[in-house]
Amino acid sequence: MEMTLRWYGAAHDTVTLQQIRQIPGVTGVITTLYDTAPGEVWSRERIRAMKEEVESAGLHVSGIESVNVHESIKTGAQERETYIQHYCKTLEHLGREDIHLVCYNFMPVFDWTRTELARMRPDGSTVLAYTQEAVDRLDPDRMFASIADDMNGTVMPGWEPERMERVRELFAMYRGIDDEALFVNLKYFLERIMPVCDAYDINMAIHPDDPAWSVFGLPRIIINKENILRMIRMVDNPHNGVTFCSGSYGTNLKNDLPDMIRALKGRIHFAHVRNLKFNSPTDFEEAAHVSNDGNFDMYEIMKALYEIGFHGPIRPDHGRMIWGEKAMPGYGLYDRALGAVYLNGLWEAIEKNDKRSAG
Ligand code: DNO
Repeated sequence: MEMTLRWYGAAHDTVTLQQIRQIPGVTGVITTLYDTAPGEVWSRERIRAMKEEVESAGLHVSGIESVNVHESIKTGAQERETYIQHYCKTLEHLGREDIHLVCYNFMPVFDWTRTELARMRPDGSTVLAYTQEAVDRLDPDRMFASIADDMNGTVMPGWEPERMERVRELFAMYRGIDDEALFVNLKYFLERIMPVCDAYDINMAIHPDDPAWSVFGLPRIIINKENILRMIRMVDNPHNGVTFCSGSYGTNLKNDLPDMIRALKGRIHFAHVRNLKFNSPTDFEEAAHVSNDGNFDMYEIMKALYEIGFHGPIRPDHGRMIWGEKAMPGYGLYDRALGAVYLNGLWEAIEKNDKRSAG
C-alpha cells in the first residue's frame, strides 16, 4: 500500500504540499480539480499542470478524488448521454497523463452528510458528527444554513453553495427514483465507461454513501456488503472497484468491516481509514484514528487489507481539529498526520508478524 493524504489544491486547501511532504511515510496525494463542475471535461493541460505542481514538491498524484458524476447520469435523464461522453473524455485525459485511479460516488443530491461540523470532544478537540434526530427535525435547506457557518471559510465537498442553491430542484429530479432505479442507472454508467477504463487502465473506485442509509428520503445504495457485491458483480470488470471507507460503511454498526474487506478482495482500489465513536446507533462522531479513541478495531481493519494483498493508496481520513488549527473541518493537517503515522505503524507491525510467522 501507499500512504497518501488528500489535498484540494493550492487555491482551496489550508494545508500545503510542503507540509504533506514532511509527514513521515506519506509519498503521494489524492487530489482533484476542485473548481470543475460535475460534467465538465478536464483538459489535459490542467491535469498536467496539477501533476507538475505536485511533483515539484517531491510528491506524486496517487489518484483523483473525485471526478463527480453529473446528476443526470444518476437520475437517468436524457442529457446523460452528453455527460457520460464528457466523463469518458476526462478519464481518457487522466489516463494519457498517467493517472489511473478515480474515486467517485453515486449519492443523490448530497455527498456525505453530517449534522455538526465542530462537536466538542472531552479533550477539547472538535469533530464532525451526525445525529439522526437532527436530520429528522430539519429540512435540507435549514440544515445547510446551520452548518455553513462552521466551514472555517472553506468550501466543503458536497456542500458547495451552488449545489445548495439548487437543492429543491435536485430533490425534484429524484422523484420516482428508488434504490432499484439507481442501481439500473449506475449499471448503465459503468457499462458505458468500462471500455475507456480498459483502454487507459483506469481503476474506478466508488465511494460508499455516508451515512450508510437513506437521508431525507433519498435513495442510497452503496451501503453494505450485499449491495456492494451486487454492484461489483453487475459489471464484472476488475476496473469496476471500490473505495473502502471504514468511516462510511462503519456508520452502520451492522457492517462487519474486516469481513467486507475480505469479500471485496481484488476490487478495493483505494482505502480511507478512520475511526468513529458511537453514542447510540444513530449518533456518532468522528474520532482520532487510534482504536481506543473510537469503536473500531483499526488493527483488524488494516490486517484485513494486508491479507487481501491490498496495494493501492490509503489515506487517513478526516480526523479531529486539534492544537488550534483552523482548516476545512475534517481536513486539517495535524490529526491526519498523526493518523498516517499510526496507520503506517500498524501496517509495519502486521507485515513483520506475517513475515516472521512465514519463517
Ligand atoms: C468526505 C469524502 C467524500 C468523498 C466523495 C467521493 O469527506 O470522503 O466527499 O470524497 O464521496 O466522491
